[in-house]
Amino acid sequence: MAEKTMSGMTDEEKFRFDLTGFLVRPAILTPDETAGIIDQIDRIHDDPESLAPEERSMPGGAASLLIDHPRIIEVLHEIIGPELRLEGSYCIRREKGQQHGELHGGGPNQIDPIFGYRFQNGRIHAGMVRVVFELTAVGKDDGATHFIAGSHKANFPMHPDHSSLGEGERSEFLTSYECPAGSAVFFTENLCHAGPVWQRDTPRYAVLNAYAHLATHWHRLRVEPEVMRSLPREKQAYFREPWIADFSTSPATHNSVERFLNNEEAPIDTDRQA
Ligand SMILES: O=C(O)CCC(=O)C(=O)O
Ligand SMILES: [Fe+2]
Repeated sequence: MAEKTMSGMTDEEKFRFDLTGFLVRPAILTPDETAGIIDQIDRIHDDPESLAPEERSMPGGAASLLIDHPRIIEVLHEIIGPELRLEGSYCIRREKGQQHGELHGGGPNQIDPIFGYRFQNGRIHAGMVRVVFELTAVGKDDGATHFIAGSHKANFPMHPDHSSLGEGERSEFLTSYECPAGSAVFFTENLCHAGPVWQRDTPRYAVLNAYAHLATHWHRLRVEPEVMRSLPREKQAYFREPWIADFSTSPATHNSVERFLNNEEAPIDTDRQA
């Protein structure tokens, strides 16, 4: 009998993620790690020439440690599945008054293979999951990512009475989080969410990575070739081609991480960029 593997999430984390659609893991990065990535983001904005080409965009340079951070991957294995891809990665240095935008997502998309959120046979099957790495401490009213809790499982489309970020017009289900520097915030892309106006005098530094099941692909990959080439093979594995099995071989070939690591010829997705 196969050995029972330990779950990478506590029961409370699973309950919380299933109930609300998001989850915060506080302070999983060290102060040195967060400082290194903040410095990289500052240089990307102010002085890109001071960085090597492979550090000038995500997910290269200091931020590359986030790609396969064990405290992230153990959650993603639990809520997406054992075979993962990194769909896309971007960083922000959001100044006071800037925003990402209004509430979006949520509602009856459970059937959608890209975004859908399902629970069956005792486990979560989330579509795309966004991981926000908050690199500075965030307070509840700072204007970090906001969510309509539970909307990832809503059966009706988002109602206009619950779709505004306007003062005095906010849904009672609209919520956010506070967390120390170096925290990770996971949310299913089926959850209604927004990046509202940043309220604090000091900027919001964050890296936002989107993960998906190996077999699905929403974002066209836009990782710079220099960045991709610079990553160790273990991290490149998160950008392998989006397929599961090749039945032209006998036995069938599975597009596993192990195969990718053992086969130097196995292409990375960036090879197909044009
Ligand atoms: O900027 C934010 O807080 C949210 C970003 C967002 O909506 C997204 O990346 O899908
Ligand atoms: Fe979004």
